[in-house]
Amino acid sequence: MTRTMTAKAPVLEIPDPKTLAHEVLSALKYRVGKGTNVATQYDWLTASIKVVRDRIVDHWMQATQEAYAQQEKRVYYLSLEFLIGRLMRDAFSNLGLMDNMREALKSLGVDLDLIAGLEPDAALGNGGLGRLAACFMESMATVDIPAHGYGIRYANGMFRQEIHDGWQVELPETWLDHGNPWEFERRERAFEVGFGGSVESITSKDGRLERHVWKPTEHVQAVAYDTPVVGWRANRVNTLRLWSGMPIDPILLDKFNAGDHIGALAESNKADALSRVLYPADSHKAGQELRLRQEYFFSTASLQDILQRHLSQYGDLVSLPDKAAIHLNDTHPAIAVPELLRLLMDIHGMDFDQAWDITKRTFGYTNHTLLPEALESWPVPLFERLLPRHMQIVYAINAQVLLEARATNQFSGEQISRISLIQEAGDRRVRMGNLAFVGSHSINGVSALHTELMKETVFADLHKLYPDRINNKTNGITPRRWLIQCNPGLTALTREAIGDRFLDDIDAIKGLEAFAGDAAFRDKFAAVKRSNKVKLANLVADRLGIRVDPSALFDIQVKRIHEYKRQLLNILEAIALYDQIRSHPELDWMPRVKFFGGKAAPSYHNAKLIIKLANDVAKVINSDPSVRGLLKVVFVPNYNVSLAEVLMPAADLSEQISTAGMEASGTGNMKFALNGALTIGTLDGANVEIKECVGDDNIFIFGLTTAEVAERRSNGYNPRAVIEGSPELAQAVAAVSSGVFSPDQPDRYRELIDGLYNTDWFMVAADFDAYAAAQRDVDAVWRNSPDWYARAIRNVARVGWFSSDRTIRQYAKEIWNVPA
Ligand code: 26W
Repeated sequence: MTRTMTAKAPVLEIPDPKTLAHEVLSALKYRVGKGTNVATQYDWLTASIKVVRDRIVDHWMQATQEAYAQQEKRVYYLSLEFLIGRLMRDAFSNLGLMDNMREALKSLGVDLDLIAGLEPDAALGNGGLGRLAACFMESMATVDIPAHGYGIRYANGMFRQEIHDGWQVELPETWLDHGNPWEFERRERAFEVGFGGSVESITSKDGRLERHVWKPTEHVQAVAYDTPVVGWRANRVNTLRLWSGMPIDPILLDKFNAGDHIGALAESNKADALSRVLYPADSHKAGQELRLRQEYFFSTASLQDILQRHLSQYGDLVSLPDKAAIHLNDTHPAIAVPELLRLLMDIHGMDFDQAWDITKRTFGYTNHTLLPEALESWPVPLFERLLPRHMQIVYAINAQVLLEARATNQFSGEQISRISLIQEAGDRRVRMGNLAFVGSHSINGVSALHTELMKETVFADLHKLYPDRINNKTNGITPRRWLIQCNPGLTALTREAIGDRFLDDIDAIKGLEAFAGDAAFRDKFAAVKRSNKVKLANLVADRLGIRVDPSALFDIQVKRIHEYKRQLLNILEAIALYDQIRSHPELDWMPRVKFFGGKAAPSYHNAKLIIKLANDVAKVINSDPSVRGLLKVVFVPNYNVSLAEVLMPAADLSEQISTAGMEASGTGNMKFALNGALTIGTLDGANVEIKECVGDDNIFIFGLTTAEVAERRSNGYNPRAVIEGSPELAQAVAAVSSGVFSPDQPDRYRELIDGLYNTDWFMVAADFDAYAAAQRDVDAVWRNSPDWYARAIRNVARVGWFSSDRTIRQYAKEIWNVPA
């Protein structure tokens, strides 16, 4: 039984606009310290946030006290990333204040949309994993699970991307410049974090080893900053607690007095560095020492906080697994496994067996990628120098696990070496994936396909040893942000058609299905889509000076730039289409705009080259009169959560074209479908399940399957022969390599082209013809407009299952053992 959301909802008082206007004025005066005559738009924003935050606080305290009084089990979600974006609209909408707040502000001469646009994006994440954590936080509050998110309060979040002459340029994101009106600083909630030093063994009089004491040489503190997370209709308010690094002594007085003014600040700078920047690496190597320090910093602070809360409520730690579920969002917090063991043994006096049992029953771990270069491992010497006690504990865990494995008599020496927490080949490294796996009772993948591949590839041996641990939890997205808030037009139309139930229970959106065949409804649906496209067209005109026609098909690929996501396939198809339009001007081409957006990891050379190519191709195609506006290519800079909120509702076609077997799930695919775009995609990640939900006729699937990709790779795949066998592809590739798009530097794309001819690991050539054919199928359906919108409506009606409320309820029941 799932609890219905409205059943337990506290009475939501919705103040009238006059009351709200009064509150805003008072906040402006007493919280911001400004009068209406001098207030800037920013001041109005701050005042409005303070008003809504005050209202949240009552619900927040109620929820916290209830969890305490009822002795409810709490969920702790440890994540190095929370890509929450802007919060004000979210809060207005979830508290039911949007309309009255708009009116209140209007009465004060303030435009809600204008000030909402000034709120900086909290970009504390790279991409899918970070955004998933944000959706999960909102869903946990909505389905009424007492939960805390734990992460780092990065002073500089994800970099801001500018495009200079077609190239990506990274600029620091300074989201805290105007302060952060959402957060509560908790100076008193600070924990010490150590690094380095040595381990002492304490022995009893009779010579028995009693315990270990880690004596670190470096010390900093982690200070808590809390942000309230409001669920739908303020059902519950949970806490996102982010740690900031601070020195224990802000200034070393001895050094200062001795005249060493710089040395006096050394500690301060080191502490500061821990929460200075988010590593902008997404599925790409981030092997620096500072990264491991960040991982340990936030893991230990969170665990100390959790243990302190548990002890003060329950008095002992034996009951920890019954009252706390700690979740590891990928391996980034995997160091929490030996850290919990250390705290239980060295500080709280437990023996290894008991501590190990508690640890495994407390942790769960989600894997988000199978890409070998994204699997974290740390060199043993670095690990040992920074965290000597943890190194000992890792060896102790390893001994335990390898003994268990040997005892089964099922494993060869080679298999045992793959189960080991220590990689012995080459330089010795600690494997964080194996550590997270053995320290957790549940290990989940994020789509059905991905979970099966986990069992067959990276975790095959561990799965054989612990066959009950791996399970699937297909990702989801919050329909509050990704429908109700970002697409008010479609929300209003849906309410008009099927009533309000879908607002509380997204499954009810199924009701729209009945309207797919209703011509009048389809027209209204098309009108909503069109107005969302006009909004995007205006944004593109303002920011880039490019004019696009809202009646063209809007074809959008937005996500991190990565070779496996195959933006290159999309660009090559654009070039091929460009050739076709010019050589067959007599044909009835359907106007199309191809939008691209996404950031490349700063150190990822090929990804940056792909951005430049998209921009070069756009420049040539957009300015060629023989195209007659039938095709435009637009690279939208600085793709982030706020931009996604404009792009998703405006899309007709969603590009989900990764090489099969490589995208763990994808979540953009879900956002597009819920906003009425049709998907063109491969059988990869959650696309497989989206296809099952929307039906074969309402999605364009093409290309090799995972098994076929593996088969081609192992049977001497020859991309050169494939390219030469496809006239369209050959022509497109030749255009790039001959410098048609880079006349100033004809060999600019040599590496990309050589890669295609010689290796093509990502099967761009192998899938090209199938992709181009699928695109012509898209054109054919688009030409028949009623048919297109019927399919689009069916997409909206059939993807309610991809709500993160559903995902979270599955985690609650099958991993965390908490009611939801
Ligand atoms: C080495 C540093 C590193 C490694 C991996 C940083 C970040 C990662 C993440 C695992 C990358 C990521 O965001 N993965 C995405 O997770 C989404 C949520 O589950 C999935 O939908 C995407 O398919 C997956 O790529």
